[in-house]
Amino acid sequence: MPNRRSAITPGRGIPGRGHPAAEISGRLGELSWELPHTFLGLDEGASEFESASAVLLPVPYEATTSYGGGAQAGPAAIIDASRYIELYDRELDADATTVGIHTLPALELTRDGAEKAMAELESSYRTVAEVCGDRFLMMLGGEHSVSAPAIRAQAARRSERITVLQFDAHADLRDVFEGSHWSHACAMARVLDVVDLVSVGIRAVCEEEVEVWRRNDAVTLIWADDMWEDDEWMDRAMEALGDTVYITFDVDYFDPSLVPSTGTPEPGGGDWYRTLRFLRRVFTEKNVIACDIVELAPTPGLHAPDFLVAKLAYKLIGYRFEDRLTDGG
Ligand SMILES: [Mn+2]
Repeated sequence: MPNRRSAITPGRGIPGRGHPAAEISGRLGELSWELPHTFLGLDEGASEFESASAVLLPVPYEATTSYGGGAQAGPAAIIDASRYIELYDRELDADATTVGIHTLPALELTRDGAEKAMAELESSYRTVAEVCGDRFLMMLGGEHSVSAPAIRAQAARRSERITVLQFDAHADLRDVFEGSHWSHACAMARVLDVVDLVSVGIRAVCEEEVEVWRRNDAVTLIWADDMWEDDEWMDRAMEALGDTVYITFDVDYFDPSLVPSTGTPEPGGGDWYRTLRFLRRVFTEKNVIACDIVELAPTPGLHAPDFLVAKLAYKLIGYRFEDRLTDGG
């Protein structure tokens, strides 16, 4: 495992020219500082906004979680864990940080009710997306309700219809949940008027959600138990996806043996390699414009889920820029 003293990982936290510590005093620059609190612990040179192709937006928002809380600590846990994962991606035979990855500060939303917070997020996200231009924007939640404003903002920016590819144990298609239209359990119901939806790994739904699926051609559900025997479901999902895709990744999609650190875990979820195989295919065949990863609720003393989710985030960036990374240019 690399740490701040690994001389073979330049650009990763060792204060050099341009680092504030080195600028204050040459002597300070020689000390062994902890890695910066950026995604992957990248220093200013490797993570500056101007040259970055990918941008992370932490949104540690949590208000409507049903059972276990803690998703507001998700973005910080992902970033913390990411500082210790290997930068070399063996599958791609490349260091994906060379595309440039910038980590924005966390967005603070109003606590004056979910409806106001979601309106504020949609407006703020639109601003971030405009400033980012064609950079790959990855939002880190927070609870799943944050996805709806981001998806609505992305849909409003495009002339073509986008498909949301949802990884999740739950369909999140309830119109209202516990009196709120803006609950995490309604996240996908809040975007159905503007996007098509392909949901993968679903295994906990109510009858109302099954009805929405049955009567709506724009909704494709891939049940978790259909994913177990073979990969036929991947073809069905690919066929249902349009060319322009937004990925929303609720980490409770994964089996709780891999990611128990989430508010409403469900048995029978996705595994690591099958999921990566599908994701790589999606990024190869479709134009993935943005994504989010939500619902990690870190468990004190149990850091494997934090590492898994941090690595997932890095894999998504690697797949998104695979063409560039493997061309050598
Ligand atoms: Mn879920």
